[in-house]
Amino acid sequence: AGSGSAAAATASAATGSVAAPTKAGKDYNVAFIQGVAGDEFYITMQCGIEAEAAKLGVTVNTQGGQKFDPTLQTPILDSVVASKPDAILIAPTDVTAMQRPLENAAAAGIKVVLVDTTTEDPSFAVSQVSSDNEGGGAAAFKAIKDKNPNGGKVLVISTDPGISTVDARVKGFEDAVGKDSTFDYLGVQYSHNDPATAAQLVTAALQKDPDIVGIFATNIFSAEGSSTGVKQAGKSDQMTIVGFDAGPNQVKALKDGTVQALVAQQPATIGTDGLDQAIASLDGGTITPKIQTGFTIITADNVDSSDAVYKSSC
Ligand code: T6T
Repeated sequence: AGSGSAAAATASAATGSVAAPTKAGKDYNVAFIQGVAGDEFYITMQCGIEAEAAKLGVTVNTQGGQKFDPTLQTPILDSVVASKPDAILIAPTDVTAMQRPLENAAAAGIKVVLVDTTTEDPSFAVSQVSSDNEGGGAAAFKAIKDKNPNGGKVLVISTDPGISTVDARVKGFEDAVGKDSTFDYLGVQYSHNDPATAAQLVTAALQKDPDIVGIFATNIFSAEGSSTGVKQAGKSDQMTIVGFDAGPNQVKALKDGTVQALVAQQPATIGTDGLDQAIASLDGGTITPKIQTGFTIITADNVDSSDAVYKSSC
């Protein structure tokens, strides 16, 4: 499939409010498998899922691996499948590696809903709920350009290739920077979701190109490490860092002036919508196969009025 069909898929995603059940037919068992444990994006999603579960009258159990890694997520998924829940909400950690394990879950009669990330062929899933990640990547470029109207060198720090969300953010950014000849795009480097690695990559990049004006960091841990690297290089004054996500530390960095803009997702809504789809599917209700949630750009100008900050606990 080329980019045309991807655009068509995006266009067909529901973006407004979708039909949601008010009460489940019975107390279903639902498993939520996070991309990684301890990440405020997935914690906030868990909070949304748990609040919705209480409303609907169903039971949710949440688990996540210690790293964002399919070799850790697969055994978690397999043991969840063996426990025969009614539905699984999951953020797959790799488009290829999680394909077969998830097909097996669906083949076992479990309703699978993909939240946040997806796989290369998600046809086994009841529904998919995610942010407009490509749009968010384009918005991140615009935020860098707003601060650097004359252009300059820009770099992307991502996590790993093969993760649908961050790959889409990179694509959105690359498409936008490619259309603007005042910017010199230095490419994407991968931090494996480790802030220390992200900091090292940024330090090395600044040694090679001391005149970088902007960095787009595609998630919480990339942004955390990028701002550390820039600070250590003493380059905070010349640099625009735009990070995806709005965890408490990212918001603090924004207020401190080490990060200039955040692309805040709506993780609680992704979770709520995901659970609604799972229950609708179990009760024979109306299903929306693809739901796209929005994002907000937070800068110093609106940070105090923003309610988009992620939670560290529910
Ligand atoms: O950006 C989110 C999520 O959307 C992405 O798939 C992985 O990283 C986060 O969880 C933030 O750390």
